[in-house]
Amino acid sequence: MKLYDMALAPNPRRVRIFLAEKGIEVPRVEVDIQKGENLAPAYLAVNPRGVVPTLVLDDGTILDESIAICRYFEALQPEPNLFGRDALEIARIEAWQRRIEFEGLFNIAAAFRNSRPAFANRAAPGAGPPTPQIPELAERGLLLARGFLDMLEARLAASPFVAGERYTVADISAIVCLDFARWVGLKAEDGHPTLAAWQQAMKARPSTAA
Ligand SMILES: N[C@@H](CCC(=O)N[C@@H](CS)C(=O)NCC(=O)O)C(=O)O
Repeated sequence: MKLYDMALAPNPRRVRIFLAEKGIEVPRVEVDIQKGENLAPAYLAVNPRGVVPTLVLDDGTILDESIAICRYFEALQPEPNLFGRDALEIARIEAWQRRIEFEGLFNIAAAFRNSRPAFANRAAPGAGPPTPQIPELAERGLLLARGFLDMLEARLAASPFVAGERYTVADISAIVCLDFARWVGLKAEDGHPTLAAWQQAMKARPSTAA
């Protein structure tokens, strides 16, 4: 088994934190997106989508969505449970996961990729057609990402963890999202005291450094 990874990128980090929480070690190969290594023939031969993370199984099967990779390891090693134990908890975690991805990560990525010179003509990740940047999408992404942080602030004022009373994969997605938000200038400590305190609490978990 091999995990194609990038230390700085948010989605591979979700998998690393998840694996650290499970105590699972997988050999890793670093792919430098900034240098375009994910679009070079050697990596496209591994994953034609040109995105990371990608998990390659011993029989050559690939899995290339970060949460699908996490689900795979959850099924292989159910404890500690991170995706929920009963119908309601599983559904709640899934609902938060989707909100974090669609309202948080997606909008931060839009703000980031539509504004950085390094991503000129690469506004969408991976090996799709050249995608021009649209500055208005960066602006809109920032606006919606701010709204997402406000919503998460309110949620964490009402709940110790994102999906309820205990740490789950939704907290992994949320801490990665919050750290990613800094890349577009959105900091929890600016007007989101509960979120800032939660971020510090997450940082105290050794897995967060993965
Ligand atoms: N939904 C995918 C997203 C994968 C993705 O977009 N990964 C980014 C890094 S966070 C990437 O590979 N970017 C390649 C690029 O910028 O060309 C997942 O969760 O794994």
